[in-house]
This record gives sequence, C-alpha cells and structure tokens, in this order.
Amino acid sequence: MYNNLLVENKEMIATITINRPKQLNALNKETIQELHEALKSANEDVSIGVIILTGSGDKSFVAGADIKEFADFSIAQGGELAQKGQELLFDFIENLSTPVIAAVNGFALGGGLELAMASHIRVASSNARMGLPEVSLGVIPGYGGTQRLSQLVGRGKANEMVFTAGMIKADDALSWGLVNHVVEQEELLDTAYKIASKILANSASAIASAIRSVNANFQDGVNGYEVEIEEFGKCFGTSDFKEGTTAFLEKRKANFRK
Ligand code: CO8
Repeated sequence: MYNNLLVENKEMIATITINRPKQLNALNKETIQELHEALKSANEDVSIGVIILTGSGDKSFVAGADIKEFADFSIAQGGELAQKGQELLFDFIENLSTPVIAAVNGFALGGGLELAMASHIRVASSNARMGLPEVSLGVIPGYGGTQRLSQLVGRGKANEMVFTAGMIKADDALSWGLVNHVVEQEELLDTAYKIASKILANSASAIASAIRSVNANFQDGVNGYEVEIEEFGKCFGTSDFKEGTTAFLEKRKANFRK
C-alpha cells in the first residue's frame, strides 16, 4: 500500500515503520506524504488508540530530510518545502488526537530528530544518536527544530546543539529531557508497547483533550489555562466521563475501549 512505510495494526496500536533503510530512512517528499496519510488514517480509526513511529533496520530512526532532493532548491522552493512539511507532518503529528510515541532506534538527525520531537513521547535505544546538523549543510532546522528543541531541552542546550551541529548520545538525550527512556535496542519496541498499553487503559477522549490543552501552552496568542478550562468542561459531556466516574464508585476498572 505504501512505497516507503510498513504499517501494522495490532491490539489498538498502529506501528508505522519508515522503511528506506538504504537511505537510513531519510524523509523524501513521498515518505512525508505517505506518513501524513498513514497517520491520518490511524488517527481516524476508532480501533487505534496509540501510534508508534519507528525506523526500519537497527542503525537509523531517520537520518534527516533527503538531502539529494533539496540540494538545488531556490529560496522559494526551500521555504515551500519547510512549510509543506510542517503542515503535512510535523504540526500534523503534534496536533493529532491519538498519542504518538517515537521509538528512536538509531540516528535521529535533522528532520529525523524533528519528527521525534513532534511526537508526543520519545523512547530511544542505547545506540541512538541525536542532532540537528543542518548548519553544517548551510541551512537551519526547518521542520520545527529551532522551536521544539528549545521547548524540550531549554534554549542554551538547544543553541549548542544547533550551532555545533553535533550529535548527542542517548544517555545525554535522557538527562537533557529530550527522550523519556533509554533501553537496549531489543527492548525498544516492547518499551513503547508497554507505555502504549498504559495509555490504552485510559479514556481516548480525555487524552485528546489533554493533548489540545498541553499544546495550547505553545501556541501564540492562546491562553493555555483557558483552553484547559474549556477542555475540562467538555469532558463532562462524554460517555468516558460517565464510565470513569461510575467505575470508580462501583470499585471496578473502567472499560473505556469497548
Ligand atoms: N538524505 C539522503 N540520503 C541520506 C541521508 C539524508 N539525510 N542520510 C544518509 N543518507 C544516505 C547516504 O547518502 C548513503 O547513501 P549511498 O549509500 O547511496 O551513498 C546511505 O544513506 C548510508 O549513509 P552513509 O554511508 O553516510 O552511512 P554512515 O554510517 O557512514 O553515516 C550518518 C551515517 C552519520 C547518519 C550520515 O549518513 C550522515 O551524516 N547523514 C546526513 C545526516 C544529516 O545531515 N541530516 C540532516 C539532513 S538536513 C535536514 O534534515 C533538514 C530538515 C529541515 C528541512 C526543512 C526543509 C528543507
């Protein structure tokens, strides 16, 4: 169905694997379009509650945007590439109502790290290496990296990573807060599945409200507290709220995903 992706749906989890191992899973235009479609359809599928994003092979998550594709672009084409990519993939992921876990199984560089950072949760294998090497190519991170890296690790560390174009190891990424967990590569997907199964025990509609509220903190001209109040109020009209509170009062586990 896709030229550059593998998609597996199992036990309410969609695992999307970027499958261009010979190019270290670099993001060409077609892959970005396919990721958009695969993410959209997983997000719209009520039988899917969590999306896991990973790269094929044991070397690379995503080694960046496909350099061959934009090497001779003009100013206008460069701007358009960044804008389209952000719309189709990076902002799109961040604003999905289904949580996305990036399982970073190797290099996450440039657009690859930006893809992981646009995801809601990141876990990494111990061999993962992360960086934004764009200035070494004469460009800057154009898929949201200058914004999201500062949000995750603070401006000082983000500046150092961007200006030096260097790679950091998984353990440093963990201590900097860039990833939530580091495990051996064999355990990476299992770790992501364990987090997913904890998420799946909870209300999908409440999680979607939580995503909108958390994201509101990072949107210009939006008062996150007001969004939180509104989203909180809306929860009271959901069947999940009835189920969650009734289950608590009846001293049983809530069953949200019938
Ligand atoms: N694009 C295209 N091809 C790539 C990329 C990439 N980003 N990364 C690796 N490849 C290809 C290589 O060209 C090589 O192909 P071939 O065998 O045909 O020569 C194959 O993958 C294997 O790579 P290497 O032989 O280089 O493998 P090594 O183990 O020696 O090195 C590295 C691994 C260190 C990851 C190295 O491949 C590398 O430095 N890659 C480039 C990393 C990089 O600079 N990424 C950032 C790209 S720019 C970017 O992401 C911009 C995002 C914002 C864009 C906004 C709109 C434009």
